Amino acid sequence: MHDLLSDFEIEQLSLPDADLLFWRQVDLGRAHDSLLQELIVSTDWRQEEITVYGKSYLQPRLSAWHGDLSYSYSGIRLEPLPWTPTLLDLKAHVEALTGHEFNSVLLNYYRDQNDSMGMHSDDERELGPKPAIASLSLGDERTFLLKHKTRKDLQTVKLTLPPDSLLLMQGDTQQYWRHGINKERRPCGPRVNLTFRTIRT
Ligand SMILES: O=C(O)CCC(=O)C(=O)O
Ligand SMILES: [Mn+2]
Repeated sequence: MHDLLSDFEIEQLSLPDADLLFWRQVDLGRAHDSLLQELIVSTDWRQEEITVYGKSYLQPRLSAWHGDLSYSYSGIRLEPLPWTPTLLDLKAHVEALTGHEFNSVLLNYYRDQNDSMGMHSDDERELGPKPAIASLSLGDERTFLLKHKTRKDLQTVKLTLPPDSLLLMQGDTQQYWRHGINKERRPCGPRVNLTFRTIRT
């Protein structure tokens, strides 16, 4: 169902060279905590070893790649796990809200305040030009950082991502901005983030 209220709950974040839409609270048709627990318990989480500038690191978080096609980044190749009923249901909700279709999802599990994601752009060739990436957050809120790649006059933007929020990055966003999640000093509970993407062949 599409009602007027949900339109007012979308915020357009006005940043130069970016196209960002933010839903502070979406209705996924499920109780938040049981969904979070289900994803934590039943996902086949891995801690990937990535290679950056010739050095190997274990990623400071767990992840899982589901969908129709494999995905390569930072020297690793992820073979897809199959869609589950829960992930297909979440994909349908996210597609209805954003008006985009997706064929893959990367799940990230930040176990506590020490888990993080370095600053990066989702600009791999197989995502195509101007990719739409829909990022759904469950669990403890964390701060999402956005930094322009070349405009030194622009400060780092901080966006709090609460549980059940949805951030759509599209248009030029990946070309001009990096984003990431820092460790936190305060204790944090678990957070699961799902980034829905379309891999092009
Ligand atoms: O956890 C987040 O909010 C960011 C995830 C992200 O940037 C990614 O998976 O590429
Ligand atoms: Mn990203």
